[in-house]
Amino acid sequence: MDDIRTIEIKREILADNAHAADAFRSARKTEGTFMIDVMGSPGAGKTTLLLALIERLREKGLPQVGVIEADLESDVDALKIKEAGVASVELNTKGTCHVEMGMVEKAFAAFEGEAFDYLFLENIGNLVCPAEFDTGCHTRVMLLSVPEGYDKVYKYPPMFAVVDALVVTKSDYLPTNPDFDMPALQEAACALNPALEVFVVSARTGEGMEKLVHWVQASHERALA
Ligand SMILES: Nc1nc2c(ncn2[C@@H]2O[C@H](COP(=O)(O)OP(=O)(O)OP(=O)(O)O)[C@@H](O)[C@H]2O)c(=O)[nH]1
Ligand SMILES: [Mg+2]
Repeated sequence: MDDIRTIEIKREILADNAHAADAFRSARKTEGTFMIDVMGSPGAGKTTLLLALIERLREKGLPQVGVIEADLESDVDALKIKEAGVASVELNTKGTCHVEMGMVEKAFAAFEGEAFDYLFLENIGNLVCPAEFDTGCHTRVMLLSVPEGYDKVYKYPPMFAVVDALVVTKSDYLPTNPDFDMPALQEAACALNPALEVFVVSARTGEGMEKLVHWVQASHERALA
C-alpha cells in the first residue's frame, strides 16, 4: 500500500482561490473600489447593518455604493438593498455554504462596468465555511449579535481569527441579556487576533454606528492608498 498517492484537493482549491483573490483585490484597488466582506451567522443583522451603514456613508458624501448579496436561495436581501436605492446583485450559491472567487467574479461582472467607491459582499450566513475562503475583498468583518451569545468565540474560533473587525450587533438587547459577557468576548477574540478591532452597535437605535462608519471610511483610505 506504499504507492497510494494522496491528492490534497482542499489545499489546492484554497491556494487557487487565494491566487485569484489577490488578482481581483489588486484590480479593484486600481479602479478605486474598496471591498468589504461581511460575514456572520444567519440573522446576525448583516443586511440591516449594511443598510444603516450605507445611509450614514451617504450622509457624509455621495459615494457610489454597491452590494453583492450572497444567499443559498432567494433574492429577499438583494431586493431590500435595491429598494433602498443601492445597486445590488444576488449571488445565489444554490446550497453552497460559502462564497469563493469564481462566484465573486461572476457577481461583479453582473454590475456591467458600474463604478463603485464601496462594494460590500454580504456573505452566506454561516460562522464556519466563509472564514476559509478569501473573497478578494480588502477588509473582512464579522458580525456577532447579542442574542447569539458571547460564547461563539470559543466554539467558532477561525472566523474571529481571520477578520479585521468584530461587530457586536443588536446591542439594544444587552439590557435583557445580562449573561452576554462582553469583557470575556473581547479577551478571547483579541487573544485569537491581537489586531482585531471591536465595535458594539445597534442598527435599531444607532448606538455605536458613528464609530463604525468612521472606521470603514478610514479603512477605505488605507486600502486604496
Ligand atoms: N433589536 C434589533 N434587531 C435587529 C438589529 N439588527 C437587525 N435586527 C433584526 O434581526 C433580524 C435579522 O436581521 P437581518 O439583517 O436580516 O440579518 P442577516 O444577518 O442579514 O440575516 P441572513 O441574511 O438571513 O443571514 C431582523 O428581524 C432585523 O430586524 C438591531 O440592531 N437590533
Ligand atoms: Mg441578510
